[in-house]
Amino acid sequence: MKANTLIDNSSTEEAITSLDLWENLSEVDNLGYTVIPPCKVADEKTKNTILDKILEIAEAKTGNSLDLSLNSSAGNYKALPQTESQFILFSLLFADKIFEKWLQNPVVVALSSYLLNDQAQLSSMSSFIKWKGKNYKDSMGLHADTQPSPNGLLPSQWADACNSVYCLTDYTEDDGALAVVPKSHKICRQPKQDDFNDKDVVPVEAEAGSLIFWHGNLWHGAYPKKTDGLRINLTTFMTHRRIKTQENIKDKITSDMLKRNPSKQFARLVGLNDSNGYGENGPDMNGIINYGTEDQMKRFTFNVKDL
Ligand SMILES: O=C(O)CCC(=O)C(=O)O
Ligand SMILES: [Fe+2]
Repeated sequence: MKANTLIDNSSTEEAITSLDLWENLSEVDNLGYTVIPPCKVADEKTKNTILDKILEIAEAKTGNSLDLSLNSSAGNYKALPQTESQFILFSLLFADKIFEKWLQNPVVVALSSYLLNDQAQLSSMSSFIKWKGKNYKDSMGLHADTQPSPNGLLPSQWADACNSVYCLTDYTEDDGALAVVPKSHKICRQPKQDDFNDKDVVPVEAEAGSLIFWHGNLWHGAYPKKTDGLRINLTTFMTHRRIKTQENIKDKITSDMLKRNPSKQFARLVGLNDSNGYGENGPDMNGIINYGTEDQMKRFTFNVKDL
C-alpha cells in the first residue's frame, strides 16, 4: 500500500503503533475499508458536541427543527446535490472550531497520512443528512472517491485519496449504511453502470461514534434508508497535496484559525505548504518555507531559505 518507501514517515508509523491501527490498515489493504470502534476514535462528549453542532447548522440552513427520530426535508436549503431524502452540509471546517479540532483527530490523521505518504491535505469536510427514502438510484450511487483519468482509470501504484466517515448515528443496513464492494479498490477504475451487482455489495454496519475509513479507489454508495429518523455523519475527505481540492480551503484560512491551531500539521492539512495559484509576482514561498514537508524541501533546486 505504501507508494514510496523513500519517504520517511516514521512518525506516522509510530502514531499507528500507539493508536493500535495496524490491523485496520491491513484491512484497508485487503478489503479497501475498515471500521475503527468508538473507544479508539474520540470520547462520547466529542461525538455529542459535533452532532449537536451539525444539527444546529442544519436547522439554520433548512429552517426546520430537527429531531433524530423523525424524518425531515431540505426546507430552505438549496445546495446541490440533494435528493428527496438527503442533503449535504459543506465546508464545515469553517463553520465552527470544533471541526478544526476534528481535522486533527489522531486516528483520522494517522490513517490518512499513512495512505497518502505524509502528504495528506483536506479536500472537503461535509455532513450527509439522510432520512427515510431511497437516496440514490438502484445501484446505490456506487462510485470511487478518487478523481479518475478521462478513461475512468484510477492509480494502481499509489493512493491519491482516502475518505473517512465519523458516524454520528448508528449505521445499520436498514438505517442507510455505507454500501461497499470489498476489494474493489484493487480494480483501479471507476465502476460502470453494469458493474453493480447486489451480491457484491455489503453494508458497513457501525455504531454511532465509530469511524469508517476507506481507500479512495473503493467502490461505495449507501443503502436506502428504510427506517424513520435521521442518519447523520461527518466526512473528512483527504487527497494527496498535488491533487486539486474539492473545497477552496487554503485561501480561506484566517490568522485566528492559525492562532488556535499553531501546528505545522494543521497548516499542511489545510494546504498552506502549497505555492500554486500564483500571479505575475510569482509564487509566494512563505507557505513552503514555514510549513513545507522535508520531502518538498528536497525537491527544490535552490535553497528557499536564501530567498
Ligand atoms: O453515505 C453516503 O451516502 C455516501 C457517502 C460518500 O459517498 C462519501 O462520503 O464519499
Ligand atoms: Fe463517496
